[in-house]
Amino acid sequence: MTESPQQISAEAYLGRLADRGIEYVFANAGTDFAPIIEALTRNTGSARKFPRVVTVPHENVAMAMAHGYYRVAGKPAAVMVHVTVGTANAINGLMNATRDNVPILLAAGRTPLTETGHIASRNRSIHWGQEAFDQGGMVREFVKWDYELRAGQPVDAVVDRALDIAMSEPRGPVYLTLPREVLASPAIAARRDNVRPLGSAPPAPSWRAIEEAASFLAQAEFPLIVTSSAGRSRAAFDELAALAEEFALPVVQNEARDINLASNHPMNLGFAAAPFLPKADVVLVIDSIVPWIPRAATPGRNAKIIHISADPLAQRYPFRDIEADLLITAEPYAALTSLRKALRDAKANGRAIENRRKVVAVAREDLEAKRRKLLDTARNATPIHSAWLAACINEVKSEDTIVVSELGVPVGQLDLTRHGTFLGNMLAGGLGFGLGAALGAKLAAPQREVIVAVGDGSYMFGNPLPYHYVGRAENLPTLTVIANNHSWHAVRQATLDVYPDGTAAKANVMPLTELKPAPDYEKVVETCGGHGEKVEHPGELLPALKRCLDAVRAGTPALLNVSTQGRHS
Ligand SMILES: Cc1ncc(C[n+]2csc(CCOP(=O)(O)OP(=O)(O)O)c2C)c(N)n1
Repeated sequence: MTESPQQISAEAYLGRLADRGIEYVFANAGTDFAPIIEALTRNTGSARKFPRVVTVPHENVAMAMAHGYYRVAGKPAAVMVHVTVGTANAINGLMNATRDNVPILLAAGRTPLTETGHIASRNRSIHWGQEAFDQGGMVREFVKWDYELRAGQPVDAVVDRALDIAMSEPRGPVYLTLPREVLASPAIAARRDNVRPLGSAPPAPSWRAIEEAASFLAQAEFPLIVTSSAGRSRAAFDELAALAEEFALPVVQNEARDINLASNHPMNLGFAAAPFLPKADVVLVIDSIVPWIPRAATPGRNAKIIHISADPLAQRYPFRDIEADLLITAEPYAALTSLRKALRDAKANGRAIENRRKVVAVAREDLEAKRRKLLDTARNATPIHSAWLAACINEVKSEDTIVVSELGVPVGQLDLTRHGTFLGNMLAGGLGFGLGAALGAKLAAPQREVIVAVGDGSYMFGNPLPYHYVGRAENLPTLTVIANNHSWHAVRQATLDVYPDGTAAKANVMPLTELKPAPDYEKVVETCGGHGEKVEHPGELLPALKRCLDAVRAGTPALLNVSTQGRHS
């Protein structure tokens, strides 16, 4: 939209975000926000549409909210933070977003650059202390693009460029700095005021390469699809299910970041690739940065390995030597539809397909039997076993419930049948994702239930008070389940992995792994008007979960503090 001459750039900024479909700005403000706050109040009652600005009292929560929101809404949110220091607090979430290909427009104020001469010139000592030589340099390695809005530039063009780059494949966050004087100066009108869909259309996969992949797969005896997030879009989720079913291609969701194939799909072989890799003669890796850990298991030497992704070389990852014979650049839906067509053309051996259907059915029955056996022992264990926690969550949740997990509940034990019902396994491992992501998910789909399962460590990393505060202030009731093993079990396990017979393994108390005495986590939610409970015995778990979910259904955020064993992934 063309700006009227009276508008300041801050108004143009917010207006352009709305023009491009941005509904929310998760914001943590400071002195740099004066023009933004002025713009918001000037706009009250006007016809000019602005995004809703949500006050989020910690930047890591704001980033996680934008992350969870995108993963459920399929469109980006903006985050705005206070200069260098706010950026510093946002970086952990930024790393998670970049490694999860999540587009976010992260904007930060820039401390006033002038000492005198402008209404927005420096008037606090921090305005010297918060200046950086290269503010964008703080985040450059973890964004696709960073830029500073300059005097004399149309904000619209800069916003457009930021959003279009973030939303083009491979997607990811971008960073924009907004100096206070520029935000407070009259807006410069854009040359054109057209609004187009966000981002560029992705390229079609090479048909020749798809045919080659199809010929490998058509000749295979035991092909295996390995993916972490091929099912991110609904279309790709459906297409993967159809392809796997038609050609009896088993699927393993290694390090699943999304749910990519329904738990009850006949080709679903669970969440661990290692047991099936040695047997596979063709491995099709779709959207998985770490399809296997080479130190633990790799496909056989003669296996043909195909990688399909918008960025199959994972170019922003410094070292990665995962086996590959064929690399295809494509967004999963386009690749999967082309592959289905090419496989039909390749006239795959029907008998091999039907044989495989039987082999996979047996392997699935084996996995199910193991799961049932585990549950038989787990259901009565004290402290509570993660398999029992998962079983109880399965019991209370609906098919449409969104489960966010951050070291909370093992995805392999969950019943997940629908697209978009799981968020987890951050590849950057920046703890503090789960709580904010749950708020963002709820904001994107207010009619759906959101259950966020977190370790006790992850709960503390998630900034619980800002989380519960926003949950109440924005009316976003979620159910938080803390898998409380009173420790940083992952750190303990890492020590045992490296030094299985070391002195730390034999120590009565392993340093730097315990979180004792544990706080009464269930009371934290109560300080923000929520319902909190604690359970220690397995028999109490299901009724407590039901009570908590009833509270959530009535609009009250709830938290269940569950005393659990170590952790079983
Ligand atoms: C920001 C950040 N700091 C530290 C770590 C290292 N770290 C990985 S797992 C973990 C423990 C998490 O504890 P909890 O959520 O209780 O899960 P548990 O390991 O006990 O199952 C820590 C500290 C990290 N991944 N991210």
